[in-house]
Amino acid sequence: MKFVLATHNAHKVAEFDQILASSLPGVSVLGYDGPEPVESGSTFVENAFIKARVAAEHTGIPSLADDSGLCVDALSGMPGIFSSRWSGEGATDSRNVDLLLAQLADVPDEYRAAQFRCVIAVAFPATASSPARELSVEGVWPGRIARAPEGTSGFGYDPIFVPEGFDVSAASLDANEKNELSHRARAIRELARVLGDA
Ligand code: ITT
Repeated sequence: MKFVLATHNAHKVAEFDQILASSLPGVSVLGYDGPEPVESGSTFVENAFIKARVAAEHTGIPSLADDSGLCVDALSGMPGIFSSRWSGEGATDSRNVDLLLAQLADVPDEYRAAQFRCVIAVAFPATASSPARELSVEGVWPGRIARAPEGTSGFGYDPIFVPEGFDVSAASLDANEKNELSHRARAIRELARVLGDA
């Protein structure tokens, strides 16, 4: 069975394909070059479904889309869906990180809990024998926000995210180790389980 992944990020296509195919023989994940909708939802779930539905309509093939971000308890779950543009117009990873650290400057260590979250939505188009169908899964990677950036691998908020059970940031982990533990890996494994049961 083939799925289209609604992203223009080739690295994500490879990660999804590798994890899904290893759990579900015969499943493969293809890239997508169709229209990119505006992510106008107010939750990860809404945004993931907006992307998956557009890809399914455009291709006629079952389509996957993910939406992810960092949720900080002391900021009531923000930056959340605004993670990539937290520092506003022209946001960059380092400006986002600096702003988040400034916002948490007075927050003591015991209140710095945070989670990376990833929702994957799946849209199955209607076929001759079955109506259109949708499902979603979520992966959560718990941790806390450090006081200063550390490490050089990864991207986004990795330099200030210390995963539960570690004393170093996600940007200090080996790429393979992060890809085993991450919110995205957890969501993809959950998807493999759900599709395997379907
Ligand atoms: P699409 O093109 O597939 O929509 P994107 O660039 O919008 O991907 P994501 O939805 O995966 O990126 O993530 C949104 C933001 O959340 C991303 O720009 C980072 O700031 C943050 N983020 C998500 N996953 C992360 C991770 O593994 N490590 C660090 N930051 C992450």
